[in-house]
Amino acid sequence: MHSIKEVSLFFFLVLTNLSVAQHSSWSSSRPDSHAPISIMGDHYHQKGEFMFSYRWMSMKMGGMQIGKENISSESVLDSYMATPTKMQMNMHMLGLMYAPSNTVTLMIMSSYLLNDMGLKTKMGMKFSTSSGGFGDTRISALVKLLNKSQQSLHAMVGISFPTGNINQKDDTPMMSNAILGYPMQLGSGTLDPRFGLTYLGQYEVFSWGTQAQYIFRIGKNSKKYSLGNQFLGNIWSAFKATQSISLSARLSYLSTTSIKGSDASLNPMMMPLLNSTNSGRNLWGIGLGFNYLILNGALKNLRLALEVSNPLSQKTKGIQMKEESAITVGLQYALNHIH
Ligand SMILES: [Cu+2]
Repeated sequence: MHSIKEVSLFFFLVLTNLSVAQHSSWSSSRPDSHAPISIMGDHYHQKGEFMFSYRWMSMKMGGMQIGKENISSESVLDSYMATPTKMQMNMHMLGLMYAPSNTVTLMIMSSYLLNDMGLKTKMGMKFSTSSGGFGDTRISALVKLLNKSQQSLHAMVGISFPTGNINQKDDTPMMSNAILGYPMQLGSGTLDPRFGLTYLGQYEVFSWGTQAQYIFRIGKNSKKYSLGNQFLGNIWSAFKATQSISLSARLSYLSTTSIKGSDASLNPMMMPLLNSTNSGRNLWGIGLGFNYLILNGALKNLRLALEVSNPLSQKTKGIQMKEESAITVGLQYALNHIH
């Protein structure tokens, strides 16, 4: 027989565990419940919730490198007719999330891209090319696997549809209406499955998260090439400064394999970015940002966020432009938010 003492201890433990369990599931109502704004698919929703998001991402590239070594325009021009000197990429992204159940959140994202590249010929003549239009369209499902003890784990399964044009053209001194190089095209041209896992944790004033994703390309596109597969890893931590503001730091690793095949209409001897062997890179980066969550009033549940990032180290396969700083600004608005 159990003594009164043992029985009461048992009930005491059950009750304290229950009360801890009630308050200790991972909270979606903190500024740092959302990852730094450059991360996608970092959170899921409760049944019936909708969320609209808009992001603007701007990235600069400049200078050339081979492997980990910087090289001058002049040395690139020893073996090519022209070389890029800088590039500016602007991406506008619209997203919609909807949770048909507490386990599954569906997400659709489309983008609009604007690319500008500055180049220089062997003769020293400067020129520029630009491309722009809709990018690829991504549909994903986020599946909750665990949410307890202020920790959350979810899987991502998605596919990207090739809605981005891969026949962008512009005038160059060598040729009018020339097909632009691989980095100036707007999509992959292939169906791209994507798998990911996101693990999140919260403490009183700190939170952390980590996400790994892998992107495959199915077959080759209409131009007989496929972009490289990508592994993307992120780990971040955020400090909840107030109920509505959090500050974040993020470390990222992106590994992209080389392009397979090539677009036969591009002359690989002309410039490095027309040669598919000059593709693929490994890049470590760091990002600093903040999230702002509006807690009351007419704009309740509106989130604003900003993040700036910079490469820490990068290694290219062949001769490629170097990535420089990037900035992401975003706005997220949840409807039917339960908390
Ligand atoms: Cu959302």
